[in-house]
Amino acid sequence: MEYIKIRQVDEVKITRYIVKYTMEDWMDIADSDVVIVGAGPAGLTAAYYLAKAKLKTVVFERRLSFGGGIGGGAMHFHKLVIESPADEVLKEMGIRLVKAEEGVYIVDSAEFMAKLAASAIDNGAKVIHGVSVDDVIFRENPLRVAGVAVEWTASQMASLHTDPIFISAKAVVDATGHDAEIVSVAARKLPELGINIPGEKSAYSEIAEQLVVENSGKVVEGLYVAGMSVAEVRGLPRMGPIFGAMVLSGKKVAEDIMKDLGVYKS
Ligand code: 48F
Repeated sequence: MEYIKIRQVDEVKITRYIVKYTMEDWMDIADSDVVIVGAGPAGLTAAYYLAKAKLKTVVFERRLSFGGGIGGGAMHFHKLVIESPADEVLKEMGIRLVKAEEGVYIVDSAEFMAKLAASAIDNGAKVIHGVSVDDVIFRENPLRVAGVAVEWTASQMASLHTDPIFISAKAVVDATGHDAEIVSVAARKLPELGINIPGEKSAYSEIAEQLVVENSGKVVEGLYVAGMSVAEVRGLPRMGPIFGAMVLSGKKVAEDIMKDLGVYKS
């Protein structure tokens, strides 16, 4: 049987296009304004507002998916609770909410993560999947976090001894969830930063949301914390599958960074 060629893209072109356009992106993000670690609700919300403010924003996500804990819903039930005023952020992104009672809304987890990610990307954030951040870069005078070290998640999973590459940034956001991986590595490897991590407390939903949002923001110069990492870093209670605080925490961190970088006046 003889095949008839009806398309122009052969294997060489496929390879060259993918390598060329991937490398163009990496050349660009090597010096970013903001690196966000984790594409969960807090990280993606922060990315949305930072990219909207025209800051060069990259999100590194260990997994090959968006949304962090959103996708698992509540014990795999596909609904999450959002308490006002976080509903305003979701409505701004076109995410549909069902009102359960005054100020309390229910959201579909698939719609939440899909539209949140699309909103961040549509506004200019770059999301890179399959990459883990395992360290920070630091500089002195003044002492500050100045970027991150990144590695393929696949290399880590295979326990391959591979050195990372580096991405510089004016601000790094730890949005890694309950383990606060980036603040933890900075605390361990740079004791001169004076970071003390008390660890997350057990659940107390009615107070936890407010506390997490209020305590989101700068940890040390150049390093910020958002989402459940805040509970770990500041010793606050968790709140379970109620997600308004994650969104408002991401928004707060974005506003703090915009103020610190001089692109936002409240
Ligand atoms: O865990 P995650 O959803 O964090 P969040 O935005 O939201 C927390 C809620 O999901 C939930 C909750 C709400 O009440 O309690 O747990 O604070 O998303 C964190 C993302 O970061 C990725 C991880 O795969 C997940 O998608 N991540 C974690 N560590 C790294 C990382 C790392 N070192 N490098 C890259 N990605």
